[in-house]
Amino acid sequence: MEETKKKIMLSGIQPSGDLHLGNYLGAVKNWGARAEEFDCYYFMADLHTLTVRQDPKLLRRRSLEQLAQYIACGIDPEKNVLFLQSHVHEHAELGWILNCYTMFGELSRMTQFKDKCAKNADNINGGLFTYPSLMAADILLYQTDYVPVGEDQRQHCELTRNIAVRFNNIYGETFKVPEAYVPKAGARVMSLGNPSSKMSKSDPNGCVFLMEKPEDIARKFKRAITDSDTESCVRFDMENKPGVSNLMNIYSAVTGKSFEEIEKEFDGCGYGVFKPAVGDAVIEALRPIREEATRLLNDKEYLRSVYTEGAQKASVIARKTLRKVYKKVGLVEKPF
Ligand code: ATP
Ligand code: LTN
Repeated sequence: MEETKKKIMLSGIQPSGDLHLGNYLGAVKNWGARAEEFDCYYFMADLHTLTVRQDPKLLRRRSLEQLAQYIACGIDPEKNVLFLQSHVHEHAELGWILNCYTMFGELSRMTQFKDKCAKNADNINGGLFTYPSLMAADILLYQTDYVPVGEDQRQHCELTRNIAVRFNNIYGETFKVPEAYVPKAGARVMSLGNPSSKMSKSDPNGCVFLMEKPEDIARKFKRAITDSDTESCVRFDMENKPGVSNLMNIYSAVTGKSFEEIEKEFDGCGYGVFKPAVGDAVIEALRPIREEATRLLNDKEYLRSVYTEGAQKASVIARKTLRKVYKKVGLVEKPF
């Protein structure tokens, strides 16, 4: 990537599960299109997954699968920097420094920490607590301007801003203060089994995975919960018809059609016609992604070249920021 004055965009997803339609429509699908406007860095947040016990073999496999899926979703490695977080050691190093500029009280207030404690009562480890300082390091190392994430990550981004401002106030201008870049409400895909909660890998029945077989996707859409109102008509009404509205949202996101066009297309049709049609549209949208990701996964050499080059490019920037930070806090400059 040539030197430009473009703004920096950066985001990561933990390879702790398979990517699903929510991750795709809410995040990854839009990332690929940003490359002309921004210098983009996308990574697998593999160090972050260690805060919850992982199966080592599965973690290694998922990290590569996620990379293949990022590329298959249109994130071109020629135009974006794609890498594994653990391959750029500056993340862990800056993470340690930032731990020393993050308050116990701030970390205690993080809702993700509280949620994860409730879910992993037998493994409330230090990493789970200091997760946000490592995330701040991920972001601040690259002098990031924008962090495209879901609503749930806004609190971590706010903390990152506070850490950056605190550090800058003590040592002078060191970090760019980043902004969360949260997509419009439409990007919130809800569970097919329960339209009042968001589609998430922890609810596999209501969740459609990118690599899922077409017949399984079709079955999930046929069984999708619709609304128990008397009129079985396709109309967007999030409040009174959340199930159908969620399906319309998905159909609109994958076909590019407006809600008006969709209402017209299915005028007079019941849910029995609409649900399989949404399933078919999703199957067709995901087919090329699944095929390309499968092809890429068989080409381990190529994937290796992508993450090697990505880590090399990322390291150049990360090293520069870390060197500056070490100097500011008073560490003696490394002689080699
Ligand atoms: P969990 O199972 O822990 O809830 P998840 O499946 O929601 O995880 P994350 O890894 O937390 O996924 O999210 C990765 C990114 O995908 C987030 O930044 C968010 O923008 C996006 N995302 C996740 N779920 C959805 C959803 N249902 N709709 C839209 N975007 C989503
Ligand atoms: N915490 C995020 C994953 C994540 C991230 C980041 C996102 C780790 N480091 C830096 C954006 C920028 C999550 O759980 N979705």
